[in-house]
Amino acid sequence: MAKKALIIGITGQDGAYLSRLLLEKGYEVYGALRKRLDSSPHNLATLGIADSIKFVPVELLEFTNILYVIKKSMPDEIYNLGAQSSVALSFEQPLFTADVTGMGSLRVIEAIRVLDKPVKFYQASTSEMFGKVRETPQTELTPFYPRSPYAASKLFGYWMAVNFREAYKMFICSGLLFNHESPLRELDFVTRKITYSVARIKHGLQDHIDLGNLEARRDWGYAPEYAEAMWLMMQQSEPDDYVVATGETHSIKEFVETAFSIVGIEIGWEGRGIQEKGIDKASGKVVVKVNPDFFRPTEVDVVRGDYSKAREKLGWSPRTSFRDIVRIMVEHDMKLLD
Ligand code: NAP
Ligand code: G4F
Repeated sequence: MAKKALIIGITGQDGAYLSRLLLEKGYEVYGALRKRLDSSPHNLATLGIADSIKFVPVELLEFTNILYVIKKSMPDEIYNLGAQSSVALSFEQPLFTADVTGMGSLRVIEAIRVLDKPVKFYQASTSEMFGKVRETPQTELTPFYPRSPYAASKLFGYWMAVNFREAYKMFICSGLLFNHESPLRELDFVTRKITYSVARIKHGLQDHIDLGNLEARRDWGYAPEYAEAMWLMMQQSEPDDYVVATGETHSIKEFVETAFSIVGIEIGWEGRGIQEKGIDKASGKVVVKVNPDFFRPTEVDVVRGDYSKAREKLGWSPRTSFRDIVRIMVEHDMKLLD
C-alpha cells in the first residue's frame, strides 16, 4: 500500500519540492492549505502537480483543526514546513511569529502524541538558530544563539521536538537547514529579490535595487536537494537531527555580482556604508543602492554549515554550485518577464 504523507506548508517553496519528490516516490500526498480548498496554489501549479495532491484545511493556530485533520488522513509521515518564515517580518510581528512558528509546531507534535499512533514527524528547523555563531562551521552540536523573534520561535519548536522524542519515544527529526533557494522563493527573500530585480533592470522595467546589509554572508543551497535530505531523515531506523548545508559561504554582494554577470553586466562598487553603490561598469549607471529600511535590529552576520553527519548517515551531499543556483534563478526570472 502507498505510504501517506501530510505536508503542512505545502504552498511554500519547500512544500512544492517535497510534494513533487514524494509523489515521484509513490506517496499519497495530503497538502495542508489554510486558504480556500478550491484555490490553486501557484508553486504546485508551476511544478504541474496540484491535481495529484489531496488538499486538507490546516491552520497552525488552531489545535482542534490540526488534531482532526491528522486523525482523518492518518498519515505515516508528517512534515511541518508551516511557519511565518520571514526573519525581517518577525521583528514587526513577534507575537504572531511565536504563535505560528513556535506554538504551531508544538500543536502538531502534541496532536500526534495524544492520538498515540506511530506517525513520523519532521520539524523544519533552521540555521538562524545559530544566529550569533559560537563556532564555525556549525554542526549539530554547536550551541544556539538566536538573533530574531523568528529564530527564537524556531528554537522553541526545536527543543519541543527534542523533548517529545526523548520523553515519549516519538519518531521526530529536525532538519537544521541552511538557506536554500530556487525560482519558487518568495520575492521578499534577498536572493529572489535580487534575481527578479536583475531581470527587470535588464528588461528596462526598473533602474536599481534597494538592499539592506550587503556584507551579510549565507550558506546558500538548492532547494530541491534539501527536500531530498528531509525525506532521507525520515527513512532512517532512528530519529535524529541533521545539518543540511553546502559548507560554503557567500556575501549578498557576491550574490549581486553573480546575478548581474549572468545577464552580461559587470558591477563595480563605490562608497562605503549606506553611501555604497553598485555601478554598471559599462554604462556608469547606479544599479544597487543601500536602503537602511532593510537593515535588521539584530543581524546574523555569517553562517556556514558542516553537513558531515548528513553525508555519512544519509548519503546526502549538495550537488548544485552557488553560481548554478544564481543562474537557474536569473534565467527563470528573465523567462518570466519575456
Ligand atoms: P515559505 O515559502 O515561507 O512557506 C511557508 C509555508 O507555511 C506556506 O505554505 C504558508 O502558507 C505556511 N503557513 C504560514 N502560516 C501558516 C499558518 N498559520 N498555518 C498553516 N500554514 C501556515 O517557507 P519555505 O522557504 O518553503 O520553508 C519551509 C520551512 O522551512 C519554514 O518553516 C521555514 O521557516 C523553514 N526553513 C526555511 C529555510 C529556507 O532557506 N527556505 C531554511 C531553514 C528553515 P500560506 O501560503 O498560506 O502562507
Ligand atoms: O533572504 P533573507 O531574508 O533570509 P534569512 O534572513 O537568512 O532567512 C531565510 O533563511 C533562513 C535559513 O537560515 C530561514 F530559516 C528563514 O525562514 C528564511 O528562509 O536575508 C538574508 C540576508 C540577511 O542578512 C539580510 O539582512 O540578506 C540580508 N539582506 C540585505 N538586503 C536582505 C536585504 N534581506 C532581505 N530579505 N531583503 C533585502 O533587501
